Amino acid sequence: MSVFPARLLAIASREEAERELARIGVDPCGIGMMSTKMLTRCVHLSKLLCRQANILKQEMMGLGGDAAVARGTVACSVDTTDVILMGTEKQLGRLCEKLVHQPFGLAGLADELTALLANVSQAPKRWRTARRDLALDRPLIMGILNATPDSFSDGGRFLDPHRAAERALEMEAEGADIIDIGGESTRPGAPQVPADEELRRILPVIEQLAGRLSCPISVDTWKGEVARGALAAGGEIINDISGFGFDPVMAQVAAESGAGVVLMHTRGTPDRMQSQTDYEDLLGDVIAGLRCSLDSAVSAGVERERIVIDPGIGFAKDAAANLEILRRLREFASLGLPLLVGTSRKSFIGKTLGRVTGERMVGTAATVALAVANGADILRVHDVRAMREAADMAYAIVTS
Ligand code: HH2
Repeated sequence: MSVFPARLLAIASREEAERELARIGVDPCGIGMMSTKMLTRCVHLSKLLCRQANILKQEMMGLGGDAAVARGTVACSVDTTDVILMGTEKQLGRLCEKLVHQPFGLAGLADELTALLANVSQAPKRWRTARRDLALDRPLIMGILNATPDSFSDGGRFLDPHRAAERALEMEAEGADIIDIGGESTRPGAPQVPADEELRRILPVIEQLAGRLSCPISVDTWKGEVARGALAAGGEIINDISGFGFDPVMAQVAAESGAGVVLMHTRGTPDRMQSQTDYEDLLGDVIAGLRCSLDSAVSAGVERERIVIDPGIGFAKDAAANLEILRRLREFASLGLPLLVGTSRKSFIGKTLGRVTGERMVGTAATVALAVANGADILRVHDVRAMREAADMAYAIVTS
């Protein structure tokens, strides 16, 4: 029998750190001082000058952490270097205090780092739509309703507005918090649909749901004109797979309407996106793309509290990239916004498990549970009843 039984602690949040410290009887003052030492963070910084990177390395080592830089940085024989800072939250917080007094623009980096540390330690608590605030105190389920003839999974089933409205009500009864209505398929290779045809498909459904559906309606479109029409008919959220990248008027429509907004990452239009799946740095590139979308939204006047981000599973990404994004989903907390994930029945699940579209529910449930465990706030799914349970179960474990 071991005399000093040692075991690992898995500490993922400030609350968990505080709980473990309290469990061994640390006094409250000590808990305040030590909980931030129990959370180790790695922070990636792009393209710093050697003189900036060398100061960071020196300061982090002085604080008991470290900073990795490219070979040649100390001798300044490279133009720029990426830097990975490694330290506890406490050490990184101290670094910010010290950088304020440093030259070469490092005071600006202190502001960015302070914001990043705040983003990763405090998750957003609500999402504001055109008509209400949605609490993010449990995972939200967004039920998919495609009023299209050609969607990859439910194409042709809900072209009839009456049938589509019945399915929306059924999804609400099964536990959906939002119904996402689309009139154009965005599956890889899908052809574009003119705005008037898209409106012709979705408006009768939204109109049929007026006064019958309690939860908010989201409109899955990248066209400003379609979003405007859908919002006027009662929609509250714009779900734009292009992250305001395809239609220059979309940001204005969002700002003027006060709609909730989902900014998704993609590259190229759906007819060509699967030829653009090469990334230099997958997570770095996707997060940088979302930052651009966020900047366009905020500069058009969309308030941050109305914005949700989405990595765009299956959009200009191959199967391996989709798996990597789901594994590293926590990194999206860098932006400090609620996170939506749409994996439902997608082809990377089929590829991983060897299953056709109609046989991907169990695979989808696994992605939903892991996405919730890795910080997803909203899950966009076809099988509402099953995914409500998968998400609630995963969330119960995460918050136990
Ligand atoms: N995926 C699809 C459509 N819209 N919106 C967001 N925010 N995130 C997604 O992952 C996402 C989305 C594609 O799925 P689906 O609607 O089922 O199929 P189709 O585009 O063929 O209609």
